[in-house]
Amino acid sequence: MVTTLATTSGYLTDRQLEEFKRDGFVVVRGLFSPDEVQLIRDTFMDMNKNGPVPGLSEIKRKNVEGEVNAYDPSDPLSFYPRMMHPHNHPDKPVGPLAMRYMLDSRIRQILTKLMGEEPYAAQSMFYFKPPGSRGQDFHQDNYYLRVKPGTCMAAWTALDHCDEENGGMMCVPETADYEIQCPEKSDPKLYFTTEHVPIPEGKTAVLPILEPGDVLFFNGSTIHGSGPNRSKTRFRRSFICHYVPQSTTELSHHYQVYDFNGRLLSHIRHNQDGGPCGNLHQEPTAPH
Ligand SMILES: O=C(O)CCC(=O)C(=O)O
Repeated sequence: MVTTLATTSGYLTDRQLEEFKRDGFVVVRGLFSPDEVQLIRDTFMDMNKNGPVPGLSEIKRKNVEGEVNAYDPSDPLSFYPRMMHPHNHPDKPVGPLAMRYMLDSRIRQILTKLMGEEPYAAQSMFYFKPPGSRGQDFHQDNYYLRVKPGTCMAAWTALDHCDEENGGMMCVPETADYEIQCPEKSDPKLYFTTEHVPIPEGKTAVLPILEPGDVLFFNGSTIHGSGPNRSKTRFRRSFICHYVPQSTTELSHHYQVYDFNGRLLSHIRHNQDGGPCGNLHQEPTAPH
């Protein structure tokens, strides 16, 4: 019997590339060291030590009256909302750190293999997901980023052990070629964002158990999401970045694009579609 060993080139084996082509997502284990994980986690925790930071943390949402609080005070997310685009805050400790890890050369190398071309960075986010907080229902990222032609890619870095109990990420295999769906409405008691894309018949979501430093890559059509954090004590922190291929000609006006040398690019046309990666509910709802 002939055994073919997966050949390794850089941080991704040929077998992992095949897995990605088949499933639309792949996990690269231990891409970031324990020291790097601790640095990222500690810097963001310290930034949020007195609660949300105006202009960085997503605490407001728009309704007919203008800007109102996004979270009910009883919601753990009212103290720990996600931080949006921290790389755009060079004046704060999280700014240069987020920029550095968004443009990390390991991520670039892997994305280049997965996309088959040079990536550009479009977004960074930090999710604290403390005990008792809601999840983000199933969705497709290109509903928000509106990349054309093609789609976007996510690099989702686990900063804690992630499993079912603390609301680990789930992906639905073999949905990477699916059209972007018009989402239904999620249950606000379980999910902090409004969009819900049903799992197609015959498909099942999988939840890879992740360790701190593991990175989950998935494409912008892959249906994915996470359930509530039902743990009493464990956070589920993650640093999440979205990327677009160099051949992108158009994307949502919510996103600015950088190359991996840190240059802000302006040649990609902005369309008026899309939005932040997940829209907040109109009424602050306490988790159930
Ligand atoms: O971290 C999560 O729970 C959801 C994140 C997500 O779906 C995304 O970044 O697109």
